[in-house]
Amino acid sequence: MITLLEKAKQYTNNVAIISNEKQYFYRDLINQSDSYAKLLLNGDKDLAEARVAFMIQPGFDYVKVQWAIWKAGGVVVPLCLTHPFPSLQYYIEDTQASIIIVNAIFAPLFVDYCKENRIRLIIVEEENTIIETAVPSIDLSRAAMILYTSGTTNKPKGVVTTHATIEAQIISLVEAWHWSSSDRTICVLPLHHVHGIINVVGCSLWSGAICEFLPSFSEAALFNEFSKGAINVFMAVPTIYFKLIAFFEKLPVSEQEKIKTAMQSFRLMVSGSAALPVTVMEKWESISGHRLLERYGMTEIGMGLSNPYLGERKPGYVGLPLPGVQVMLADEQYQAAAIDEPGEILIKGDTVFTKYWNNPKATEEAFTQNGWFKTGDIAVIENDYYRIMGRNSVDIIKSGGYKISALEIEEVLRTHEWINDCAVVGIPDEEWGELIVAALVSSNPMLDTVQINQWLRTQMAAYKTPKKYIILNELPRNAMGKVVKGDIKKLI
Ligand code: MCA
Ligand code: AMP
Repeated sequence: MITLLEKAKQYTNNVAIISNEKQYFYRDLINQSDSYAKLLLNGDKDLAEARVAFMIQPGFDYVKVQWAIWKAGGVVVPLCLTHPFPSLQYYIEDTQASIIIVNAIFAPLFVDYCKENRIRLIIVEEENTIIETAVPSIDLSRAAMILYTSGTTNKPKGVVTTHATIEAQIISLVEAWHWSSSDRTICVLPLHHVHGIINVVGCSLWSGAICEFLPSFSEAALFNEFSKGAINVFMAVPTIYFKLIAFFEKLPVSEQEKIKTAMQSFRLMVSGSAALPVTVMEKWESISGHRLLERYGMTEIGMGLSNPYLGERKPGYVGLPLPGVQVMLADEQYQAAAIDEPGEILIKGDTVFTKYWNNPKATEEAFTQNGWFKTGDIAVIENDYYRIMGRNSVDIIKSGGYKISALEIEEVLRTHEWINDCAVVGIPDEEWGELIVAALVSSNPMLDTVQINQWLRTQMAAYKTPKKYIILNELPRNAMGKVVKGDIKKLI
């Protein structure tokens, strides 16, 4: 029995979701996901962990489909709305998805592909015939979701979580951040990552609260919703707070006052997914009157550390272990680091993922012999609070809260006929956290990087493409022939 879906029965007459200016009750979510589960089952007893990929805009239909897949015994594979087809194809083929569900506007991308590959394509806006079937009983130990995350390998890896993992991730946050049925939040985050799916949507619906959706992030639309005075919980990445501050500063004073007043009724504002610059935290506090609660998480572990809801929220720190999460700092041999010394964050607990999809080698390498998950993030404890110092890989870049693999971009760049060699690095940036920059070595003296960038966008999401390029005669290398990315960063 999936507790999240069972709990919804306590709140049948509460509003669950507001999207496209319509409100939907918990009973709508329960009833409509039930019928949709039957549509997916198509007369079968159980989807038996078949992967169901879906590309649906944030809102009621997204959650209805997600719940329906779970009720029918499938594994949800949410797709990013801005990825070009080659990226989508990778996720579909890697998970061997047998059903794809999409909004009508995305359907043209999939029609021929699904026909050729005998994948069942369902378009959300179309009427479908439902075969009456009983929905299966789902054990919490079954796989529930696969989210893709970039790492130190060039292709993103699928992170598999079970219903029990998702439940543990939600329970930990609901307790730590005092979620209740009187809360109302607004989601502006993409729904193919933990931050949006678990922290915002999962926690609010678990609690019987209201989850409102904006189709995508927009400063004006968000402040407009804030001004109505009903929202009291908000979660975002540092780049969003940076953009909101920049937008706010340009508003007329009367508008600013209105927004400031409305924000007084919030009970919680959270920042995470990347380091929150202290300047952003301070500016936001002066505008909103709220000290952001910064927390630390990762696709593989959900949330691990958080500043306290009631205690002191320290700028520059990610706080203390969350309920149910064991945290340890380790040296290079994965032994406990000496007190006051930095170490790699290791995590254990029910909130940790099960495995990388179809990748036993990567799964084995991700854990120590004692079962601790190795995050690759380096931290130090100062007066009980954890402070993140960096990562143990230069090949992972965090831009606007998205984790991006430098190796993935380099791999694609190298396939271009004009590029002989390349190296991609992340450069510190107040707005994006890190700015993606590519150093190129080319045989073409007229190399046009605008054209290179346009071509790259047909291969991968635009947000992964470099914001700057530099052209070099050769890449700096050490005695072993390895590219020295630190030297490239210095050059930039
Ligand atoms: C958009 N652009 C970006 C990014 N996003 N460039 C670099 N990095 C980005 N993250 C570029 C677009 O390609 C486009 O470029 C231009 O910005 C405007 O695009 P638009 O889509 O309008 O941008 P936006 O709506 O302002 O998006 C910024 C954003 C977005 C809202 C900050 O990046 C975002 O939603 N980030 C959150 C990601 C997230 O949820 N991460 C959580 C994963 P051009 O104009 O050149 O075409 S981490 C996680 O889940 C763990 C567990 C955790 O700890 O939370
Ligand atoms: P992802 O794999 O997309 O889930 O990104 C997880 C990574 O985001 C972590 O391994 C950290 O490097 C980074 N991260 C998340 N929250 C924070 C934070 N508050 N401060 C610094 N880094 C963070």
